[in-house]
Amino acid sequence: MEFHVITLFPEMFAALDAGLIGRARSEGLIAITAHNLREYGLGAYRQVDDAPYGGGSGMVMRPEPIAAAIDAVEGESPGLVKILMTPQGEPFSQRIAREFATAARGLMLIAGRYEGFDERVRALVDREISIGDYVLTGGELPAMVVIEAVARLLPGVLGNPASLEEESFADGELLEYPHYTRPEEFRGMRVPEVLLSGDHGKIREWRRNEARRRTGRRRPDLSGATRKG
Ligand code: 9D3
Repeated sequence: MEFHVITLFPEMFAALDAGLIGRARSEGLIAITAHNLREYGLGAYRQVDDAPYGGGSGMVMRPEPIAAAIDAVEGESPGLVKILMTPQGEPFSQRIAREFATAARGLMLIAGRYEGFDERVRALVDREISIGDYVLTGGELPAMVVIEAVARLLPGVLGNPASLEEESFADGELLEYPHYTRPEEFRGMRVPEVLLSGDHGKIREWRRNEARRRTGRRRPDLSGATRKG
């Protein structure tokens, strides 16, 4: 799958050279291309922003450079789903990640800076996505979040596809049960005895119970939390 990002800071996307995503990239399972919006800027200064009509503080991203960049990427790789990264977008979720991973030929992600996009940019895209209710300085990190969440769902990207099946947030599911590894005692904290018992029926029951308890306490908003625990 192809991921294309339109951004004023293409160098930030070198972060995706690390880890599993970096490996998927070098193996050719995914391709990530960052396109410099400045190259589509207007005039000798390659201007991409301007003062808001109606007054007020801050700068707004002009629509023409973004339209030119979108058209160039579309010409190079037709059929991408176009996604505007914006605090006003639909909240990103595992459900949307799955939708992008299964339905899309590839994604074109548009990351902004300044106070936001000229409203007319919205007419050029398929979706508007936010990654949550906190304020960042641009759409680059959100675009990377979307790329990582989608890429890890693609065939061959994760080493162990079994772990995909038991994921939290799968479909209104529970948070995960607590995990332990060696040593049996760490700074006075012992591994729960049941996990050392070898009784796999009891272990399964304990984990199910802990997952319910934890979900009810920490995430009462998740469905399943109130169902039994
Ligand atoms: C003063 C009003 N601000 C809106 C909350 C303006 C504004 C702040 C920060 C406009 C853009 C930004 C930069 N953020 C993003 O581009 C962004 C974002 C985010 O800040 N949080 C969560 N998801 C996203 S997706 C893009």
